[in-house]
Amino acid sequence: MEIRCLGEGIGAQITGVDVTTLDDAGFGKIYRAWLDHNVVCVRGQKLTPAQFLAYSRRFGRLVPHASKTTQHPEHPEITMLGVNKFNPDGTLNNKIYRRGATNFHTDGNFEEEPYKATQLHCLAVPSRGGDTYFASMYTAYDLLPARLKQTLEGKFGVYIYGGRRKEYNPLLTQADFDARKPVRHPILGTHRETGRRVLYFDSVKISHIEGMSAEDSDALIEELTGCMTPHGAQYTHKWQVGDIVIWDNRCSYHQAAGDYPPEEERIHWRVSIKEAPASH
Ligand SMILES: O=C(O)CCC(=O)C(=O)O
Ligand SMILES: [Fe+2]
Repeated sequence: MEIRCLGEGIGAQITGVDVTTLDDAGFGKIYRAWLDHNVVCVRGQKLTPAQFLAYSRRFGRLVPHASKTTQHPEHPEITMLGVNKFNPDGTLNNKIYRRGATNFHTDGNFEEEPYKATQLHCLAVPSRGGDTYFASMYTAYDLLPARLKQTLEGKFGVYIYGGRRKEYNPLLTQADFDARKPVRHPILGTHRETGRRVLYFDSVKISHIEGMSAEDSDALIEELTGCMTPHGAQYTHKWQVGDIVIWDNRCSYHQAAGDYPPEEERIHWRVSIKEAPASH
């Protein structure tokens, strides 16, 4: 197994493994590399859905994503990315084509217990474009001006699927969208496994910052949006068929480029991973 750093302080690539036959020691190395680099790509895998699910379960508990409309027909834990991107009238469905491309974000913060990780297995790549961008929440925290750190200490962000504009998102059924309740998370967080501090924030799904006027909350959200992609802590992933990429939603932001030729295929299987329940 070879582990190589890819980005600037974020992102690593692993080659020379077959994840279907990996023993515990081998998996431990991947897990360690993932904690150290926030985002890890294992190259050159060819998996069935069952094999992808079995490997993904080694990282934690798989949960079906809130978007039932994009579920894999036989495996509810798998979300299909890039499938059915044309409407019946032939127009492009931007909610599918540009999923994850609105801005940098972290997945699952609209849940009480956000996703620990998201993992994608790449099945088809376009001839150009379609990259995924990553940035480190650790560095975002480290580079926050002291004034902002002071303002944010003890403050909670309130998140909801429709974000600040409460805009309906057709990836959810209307009933599921209406049933969602806002949840709150500390903006200055601490990673449970590494103990490092993070700027935990998401301009797409945040509704407001608790305990502030609407104007002050909006102004702070704008300012924090500018702090999410610090220089020196970014990585751009260029996909190859067979890649498995896992990112840590507790310490990294990501964004899809959303720029590939729409008539071409860009397809991934995706799983949402939570902490495993405590074992007894
Ligand atoms: O398709 C991508 O590059 C990432 C999309 C995204 O944001 C996600 O799957 O959470
Ligand atoms: Fe995402």
